[in-house]
Amino acid sequence: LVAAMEGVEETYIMIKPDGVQRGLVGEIISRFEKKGFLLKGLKLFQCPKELAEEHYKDLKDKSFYPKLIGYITSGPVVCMAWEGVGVVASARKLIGATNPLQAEPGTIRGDLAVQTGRNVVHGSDSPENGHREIALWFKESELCQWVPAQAPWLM
Ligand code: RTP
Repeated sequence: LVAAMEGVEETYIMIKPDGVQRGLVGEIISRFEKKGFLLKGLKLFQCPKELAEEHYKDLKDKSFYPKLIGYITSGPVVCMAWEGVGVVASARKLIGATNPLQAEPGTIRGDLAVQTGRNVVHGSDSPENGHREIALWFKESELCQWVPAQAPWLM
């Protein structure tokens, strides 16, 4: 039902190691749940270096790339797949600007972070990357195709 609706997208959201270390997992998941998006996959995961490099391959020429790979592999992350109408752009709004000092209050980074290099959460930047990243971080068997029994907020 939901998957057949027009404009339904999926996005890969990841709580980075600083978010896990700081005990912000519940707070961050809660923001996406309250908004009304649908959780399709969720796991705590220690990311191997090769996977971090594949995920961030578009940034490999950036000066901060080695630090970024070290950061993402420094401890467990929480991997999530979320579905909904317009979820890719909406999740980026909920997350806020890359530099937390420029992120609006009310956003995850605006409320919970200070440094670009410790900005607590990742969100896919396009529907294509949403598909790519979910396929990269999850096995098919780890994703649940389900519809909540009562979901008028999704209609
Ligand atoms: P993300 O992929 O994590 O959602 O972040 P984004 O699209 O907002 O930002 P992007 O430019 O794709 O950068 C990816 C992540 O790299 C780290 N970064 N560090 N100057 C720096 O030290 C720097 N710039 C970026 C951040 O963790 C950023 O989220």
